[in-house]
Amino acid sequence: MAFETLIVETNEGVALVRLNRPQALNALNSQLLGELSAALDAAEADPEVGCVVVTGSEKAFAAGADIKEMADKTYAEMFAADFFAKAARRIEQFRKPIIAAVSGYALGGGCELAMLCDFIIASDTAKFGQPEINLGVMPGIGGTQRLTRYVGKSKAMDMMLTGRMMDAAEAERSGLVSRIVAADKLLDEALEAARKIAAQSPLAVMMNKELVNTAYETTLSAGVAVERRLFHSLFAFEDQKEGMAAFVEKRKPAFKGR
Ligand code: CO8
Repeated sequence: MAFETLIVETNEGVALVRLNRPQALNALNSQLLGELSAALDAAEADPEVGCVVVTGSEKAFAAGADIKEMADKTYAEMFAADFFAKAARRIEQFRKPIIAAVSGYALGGGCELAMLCDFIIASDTAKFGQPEINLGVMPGIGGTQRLTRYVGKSKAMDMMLTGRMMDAAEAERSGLVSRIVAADKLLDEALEAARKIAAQSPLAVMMNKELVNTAYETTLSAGVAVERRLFHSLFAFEDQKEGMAAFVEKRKPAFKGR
């Protein structure tokens, strides 16, 4: 599938999606968000894809929603178009894991896009922020809610009300990113993590993802009850037999997704 604002390559079970609007620091416009949804549709449908990596350039993961496209919109146009929410829903409903590999700026909608992914690997040059306050607005793709859940109220308020950026070290310290790597190793590290995930049982991977997300939406006891039921259900799959037999026989498992 050919895109104008993305470059997509699939190798060894991993779909690598690069945001590609260098002239605008990968600002998210309607075309890019539409193409991202289409790329995810294709990755979801492709049995060869076990994991997706979303990345930008060395300078910018994405510097936010496209301000130039948005500036003159009316309330009616924003409400009717809904392309930000449509893309966000597509990512939220994507069942395979998505890793955000972030180098440089992840601001506004760019930070929100990274947070919509399942986890974030950051380069030591990464800068996160929700600077919408400087434009007289606020985050609109889940940032007020997700950043608060990631880093807690105090830091989320600080970030959103002052519009300041957080560097990679602060982002890791506060739980926004899972790990930091040198900028020139970012893609290798993210792809290695993605290949590891893609080699696992896709059924167990989907259930793990579903359950971690459940933790955000429900109480501890309800979440644990769902976990118990799904844990038992894993024993209906050949992959559970294969995984445990491989351990006992001291060999690598060959998961089949059934
Ligand atoms: N939108 C459009 N164009 C952008 C954006 C953006 N978000 N960010 C950068 N660009 C463009 C610049 O205009 C410039 O283009 P040109 O060369 O034609 O002037 C080019 O990218 C390079 O940018 P700079 O020259 O500014 O590069 P610097 O290295 O000097 O600065 C910064 C980099 C600090 C990242 C700076 O570009 C910046 O502050 N960008 C804006 C960051 C921002 O405010 N992001 C939030 C946007 S609002 C948002 O994301 C809301 C999301 C919710 C929407 C929900 C709707 C329902």
